[in-house]
Amino acid sequence: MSILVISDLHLSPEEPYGLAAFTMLRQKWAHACSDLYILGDFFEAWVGDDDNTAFVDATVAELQAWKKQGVNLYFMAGNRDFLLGKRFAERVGWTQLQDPQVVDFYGLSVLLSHGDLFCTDDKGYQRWRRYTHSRWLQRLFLALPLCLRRRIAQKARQKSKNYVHLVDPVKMDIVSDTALAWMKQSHTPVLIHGHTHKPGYHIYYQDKQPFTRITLSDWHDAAHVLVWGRTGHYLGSITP
Ligand SMILES: [Mn+2]
Repeated sequence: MSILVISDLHLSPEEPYGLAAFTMLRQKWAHACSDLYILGDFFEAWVGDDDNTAFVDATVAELQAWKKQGVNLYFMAGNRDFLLGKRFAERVGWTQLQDPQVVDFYGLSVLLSHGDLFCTDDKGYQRWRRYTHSRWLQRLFLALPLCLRRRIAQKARQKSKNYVHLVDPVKMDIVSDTALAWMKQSHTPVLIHGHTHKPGYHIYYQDKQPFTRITLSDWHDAAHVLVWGRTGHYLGSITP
């Protein structure tokens, strides 16, 4: 049995390929895996658990199919879907994780995070993150009528698209020192995260100790996964 870790599917009704790829991953891997960790930006946008659409229902059915195949589901929010709440969690039966969170992968302590927490060179973004993570503001937003929330989210996405073009991409990346500090503080030699859409391994040595940061891929062109087994792991894409 293996553990699967994924992130940044950015599921949306405009791009149904993502959900189809998620189904394909289940058909190929669910029988061989015990746990599925989703590290944020599962949805492209989320404005509240009351926003029920046919697409949401189809995604819920897909997550329930994973559960039915005996896979434990864990979800950590990203910067797109941090409003996914308890009601949705109850529908799909996943366990919600804090960001960051230390987990045990076959006796190894691993730090999981969406990843935006480590983009500390981007002060403007960190301000926005603090703002959107404040409980009272979230409650205030969720109290607005659904149509208004949808409109605000649409505007925010547009703003984010423009922002990405304005800011130096280096500034938006993970700051190695920040990630390393979190790993040391959490006593975890491994960090797994998404968010940057730049899959790969980063290995640091400090005080003669190796620290590994594994970045997951987004699902823009294919289903991407980290398969973590007892004897090794694989980071890459799954083809139909
Ligand atoms: Mn993200």
